[in-house]
Amino acid sequence: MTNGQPNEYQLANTAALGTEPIIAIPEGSGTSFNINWLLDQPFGEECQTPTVYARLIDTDGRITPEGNAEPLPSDILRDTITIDMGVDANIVVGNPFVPSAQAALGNVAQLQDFGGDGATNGDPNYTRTPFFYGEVTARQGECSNLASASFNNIEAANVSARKIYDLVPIPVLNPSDGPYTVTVQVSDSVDNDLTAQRVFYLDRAQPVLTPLVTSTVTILNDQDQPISSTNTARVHLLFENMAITDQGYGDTNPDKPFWGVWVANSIQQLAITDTEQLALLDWQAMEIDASTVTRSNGLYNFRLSDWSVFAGLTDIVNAGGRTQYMYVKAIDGAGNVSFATVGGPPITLSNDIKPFSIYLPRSVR
Ligand SMILES: [Ca+2]
Ligand SMILES: [Ca+2]
Repeated sequence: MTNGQPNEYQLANTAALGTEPIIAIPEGSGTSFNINWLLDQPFGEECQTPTVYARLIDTDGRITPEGNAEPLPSDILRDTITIDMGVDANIVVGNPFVPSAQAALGNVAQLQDFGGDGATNGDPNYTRTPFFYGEVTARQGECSNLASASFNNIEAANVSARKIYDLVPIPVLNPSDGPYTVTVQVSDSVDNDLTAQRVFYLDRAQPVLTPLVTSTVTILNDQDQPISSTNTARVHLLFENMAITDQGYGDTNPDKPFWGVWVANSIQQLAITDTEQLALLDWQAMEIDASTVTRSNGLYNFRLSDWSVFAGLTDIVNAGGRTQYMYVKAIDGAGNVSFATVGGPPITLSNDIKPFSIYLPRSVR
């Protein structure tokens, strides 16, 4: 809607509308006309919403008191357009046993573990099966939603606007352990394409934990004092002189050749060689924070904060006064667990231990 008779215009990519050329409106344009205008060049994969600013000018719009004609500009007009230049997405390729993949895949991943008895956690870049988890999630800058994704040309089956995922086989018959490169192709709904490569490792070699006379597990309270009884469910574990080696994950992480520990509470004392009874315990995969790891004479010292003496136990109502035991195995990044077990010291639960302070162990990445 204009007053007067505009016969010139000015366009800009900023609200300043300063030195941009003033251009004549083509003769006979009437009330509308088209202009080809170059926006500031967008960059990157995120959607952008540039604004175009315009001003119409009536060259003879105003007559001064002296009788001269002066240009009369309109208010600044603006319009915004969304430009989607690419696919803005996160790509994950690797461990089907980490919690995020487990939440998506559920039992599907377990079925591909071939009866394996590994941990449902680990390093996202490793897998212990000839399958890997592939996932593409839209980032905030993806305004057109995801349309499809493929991993090594295998189209992922689970497609939604913001997340595409699947369990994908390694495309090799009898694959050997080691690194694999996956080519990932993603399209958004306006036909932008993204091709990227990601590397993951197949590692089916169990870590080797060698129980030594000097290997010790110490239970600590919140003041980091060694304890043999506790009135809180939460304790900390200090591991010293642990002999752990690993092919695969360990080769690529020599300073910490284990991802974490597999820990189980038991209300019965078991021999660390009693694999049958040990297998019946409820084992929890706990990541060891690399900042707690030190190495001396090829042996590792490290700490697990926040272990619950009730984790994995169902018989907790009459726990007060009971003496319990804990058992530990090593886990590599792919969730392979050591055959050997190290036993922790007994711990007696005091009579006033609070069953309501039960909580799940916290796994910190
Ligand atoms: Ca896009
Ligand atoms: Ca390994």
